[in-house]
Order: sequence, then C-alpha cells, then structure tokens
Amino acid sequence: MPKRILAYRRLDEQQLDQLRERYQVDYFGKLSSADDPAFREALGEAHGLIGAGLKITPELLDAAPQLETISSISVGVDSYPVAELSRRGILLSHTPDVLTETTADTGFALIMASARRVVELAEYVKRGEWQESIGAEQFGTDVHGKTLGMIGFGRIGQAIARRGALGFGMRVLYAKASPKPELEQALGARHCELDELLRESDFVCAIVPLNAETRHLIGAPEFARMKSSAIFINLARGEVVDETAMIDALECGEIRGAGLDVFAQEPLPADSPLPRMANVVALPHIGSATHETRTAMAQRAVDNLLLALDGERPLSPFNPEAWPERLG
Ligand code: 8YV
Repeated sequence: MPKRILAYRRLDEQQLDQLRERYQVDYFGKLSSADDPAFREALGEAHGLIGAGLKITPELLDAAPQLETISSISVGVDSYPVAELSRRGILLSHTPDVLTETTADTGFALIMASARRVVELAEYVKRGEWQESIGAEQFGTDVHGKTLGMIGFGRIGQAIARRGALGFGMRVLYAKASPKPELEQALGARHCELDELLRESDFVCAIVPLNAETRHLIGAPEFARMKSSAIFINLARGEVVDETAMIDALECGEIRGAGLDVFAQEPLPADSPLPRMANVVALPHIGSATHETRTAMAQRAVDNLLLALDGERPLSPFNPEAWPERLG
C-alpha cells in the first residue's frame, strides 16, 4: 500500500501528479475547516499533510496516529503546535525565501497607498467627484527621505528595508532582531530599541513571526509613543497588534494612518470598523498572493514533502529536532 497524503490547499495538476506518482493523494482543494468529515476520516491513515490555512491542534494530531510530516505552504508557522509536533516526531517544513520579495512588494504597496492616499483618492475619482483640482485636505505625505522603522528584520523585513533605503532614500531603523552589521554597511540600517524606533519613525512596519513573545507586542503604550504623523504597517500577523488599541489610536488621531494586510480575525468580521476608516488601507492577506509566488510556494512545499517522506532533509525544515537521528 502506498503511503497516504492529504492535500488541503490548491495545487496545480502537475504538482498533484508529482505526488500521485508515488503516493495515494486525498485532495481537498481549499479546505477551510478541519471538521470536514472526509478529511477527518482520511487523517486516520495519513502519513503526510500538505496545505495551509488550517489550525493544526494536538487534538487533530491525535486523529492522525501515522503522521510523519507536515508540509506547510506558508512561511509563518503560527498555526502549528511546533513543540508538540517535535515531541511526537512529526517533521514540519515551510516555504521561506520564495515569497520574500513578493511580500516585500506588498509591504511597499501598503506604504505608498497609505502615504499617498491612493485607495481613497482613486475611489473619489471613481465616484465622479473630481470636478476641480484637489485641495490640501486631500494631500498625502512623502515617503522618500523619511524614516522607516522595521519591527523585525528577517528576510522579508530586510527586503522591505532594501526597497526603502536604496529606492526611496529612507533612513532605516530596526528593532526586535539581532544586530546585522553587514546591513548597517549596505543600507545604513541602524539597530535600536523598540522605544526609540517608535518615537523616531514615520513608517512603523511590523514583520515579526507570531509567537508568545510577539503576541500584542504593539498595544496602546506603543501607539502612544509613535509620532502623530506616523503610518503603521502590519504585514506580520493580526495578533502581533492589540487591534482595539490600534483602532483607538487611528480614531483619535494618535497616528495618521495604517496599511494592514493581516487582522486578528480573518476574513475580517462584518462589524470591524477598519475597512470603513478613511485613514486605513486594508488588504485581504495578500502578502504572497501573486501567481508566480503562490506557484513557487506550492512547489517548494511539494518538494519538501517528497524529501521528508523519503526520510531526507527537506529544503526548508522548521523543526529538524523532530527527527534527531536523521536531521540532527
Ligand atoms: C500565505 C503567509 O498567505 O506564508 C505565510 O506565512 O502568511 C502567506 O504567505 C498564507 O500562509 C496562506 O498560504
């Protein structure tokens, strides 16, 4: 009997064929709930999972006693109980690198759209309200030459900083990351404490992984420290921010605006005020969502899964400690 794989995110036919050549594949397309009865049933015999967007709980793992490996089509692993996976000897792999530049592009789209009020003013034109040249109350604020504060300075944070420093002549500060002397040289980026970054930045961009240390890292005290002209960008995860405190800060003018790709609850609940706020640009979690990058992420995940099921090191393992003898 070939091993059984459950795929619960869209893969293209060629990628599915790669898996089907060697394994029995239960393909669920885009599954949004782990309660799907067919998925539950197949879990009992699954050796490998490939997908994204499902919260993987210890209870769900109990229903998958043969599971050897999970291949996530994402770089973020906040929906997996990583320590529990390692304890059970289940190897998790993810998809860094292939989405770095695309997600950094999204970050810059949010910076530009928020600063220059692109969405609001494009809507104004669409409504046919552009009858005379616009007045100062519709002007935006410059991006070039300003200070960009990166909270988190991993691959994506560095790619955003590179765009800011080299393309827009921005001064870059970064916090919540170890100092990176080579980038101080190349980009003039300066490592500092979070407080200093909040006080000095015109654009404050959150791009840290979500974990126990970063949950609600940005709350009321942090918004209070930002400039009243600051624009806050969140490309990380909604829970990195205290969303209620952010809404308060945006409503009372404690900060100028926000560009948001991620939210505490996704999709946004109907009663969220965020999409209706004039000083907010809200996107539906599109950080990596281009044809090229989503295809590359899925391919990386397929490659990771095939290697792991062969007992080999995947291209991007997240918890190699799960297999200490093979990968340690
Ligand atoms: C994806 C992401 O949208 O990779 C991540 O961590 O947040 C995004 O690239 C998401 O994981 C769904 O595939």
